[in-house]
Amino acid sequence: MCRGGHSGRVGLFGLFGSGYSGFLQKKNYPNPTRDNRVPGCRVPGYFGSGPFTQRVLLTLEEKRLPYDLKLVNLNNKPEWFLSISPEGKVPIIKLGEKWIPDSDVITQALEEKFPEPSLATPPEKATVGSKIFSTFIGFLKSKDSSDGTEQALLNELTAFNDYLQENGPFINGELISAADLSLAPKLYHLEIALGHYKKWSIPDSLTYVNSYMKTIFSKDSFVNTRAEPKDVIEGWRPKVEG
Ligand SMILES: N[C@@H](CCC(=O)N[C@@H](CS)C(=O)NCC(=O)O)C(=O)O
Repeated sequence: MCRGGHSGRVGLFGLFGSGYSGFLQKKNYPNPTRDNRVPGCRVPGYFGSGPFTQRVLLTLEEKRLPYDLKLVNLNNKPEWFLSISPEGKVPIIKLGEKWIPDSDVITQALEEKFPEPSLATPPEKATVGSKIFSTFIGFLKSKDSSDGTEQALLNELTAFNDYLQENGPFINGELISAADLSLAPKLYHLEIALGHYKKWSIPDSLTYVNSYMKTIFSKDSFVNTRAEPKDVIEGWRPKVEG
């Protein structure tokens, strides 16, 4: 069982729920960006980190902030968790004395409190690719192959491909920013879930999207915070079968 504690140096105490498990497997993989406990988000046999939690973890990693991570069983939420997160949602983080829920608010707060290195995305670019996740879920849940959900997703991915061709390699150009850290975990879930449940993959012709994913998925920060593919698959099962 993992218990949170003060991380010391930057006074950051983070607590995230990330999966369906009461037990946490600690991983001792080497990671130069963290100086305290590194639990990872992997709990064999259970749903690992969701994309919103990974987004926050990526932000902490890219800003090289030490943190403690605690996983919460979302199927059986403990009292202490509900007392700090009345909506019962993860991720939630403690910054200073304050508990902050919601990945949008958390990443904004981290940017304000720890501005270097900057991950700020200019407001006009912040929504690039933002419809990919909802169209992915529409297609994943679809039981009718002619209902247009696959095409809707393809349209969004194609628009994103065109955007990257003009403006890439990242959403804000040369440097990775908050918008990428929000989108990449969603693309990771998309790739794994559609590959598994629909035998579907992003067309090779969308070369800019494919290389965008390859670049971000191979970053240390991503590798160290991603969920196991089998946990991603199990996590989406209720949506597919529901
Ligand atoms: N808008 C929120 C969404 C968070 C969210 O939906 N979290 C899900 C897991 S991916 C959750 O905690 N679900 C538990 C529940 O609703 O009972 C964010 O960006 O943080």
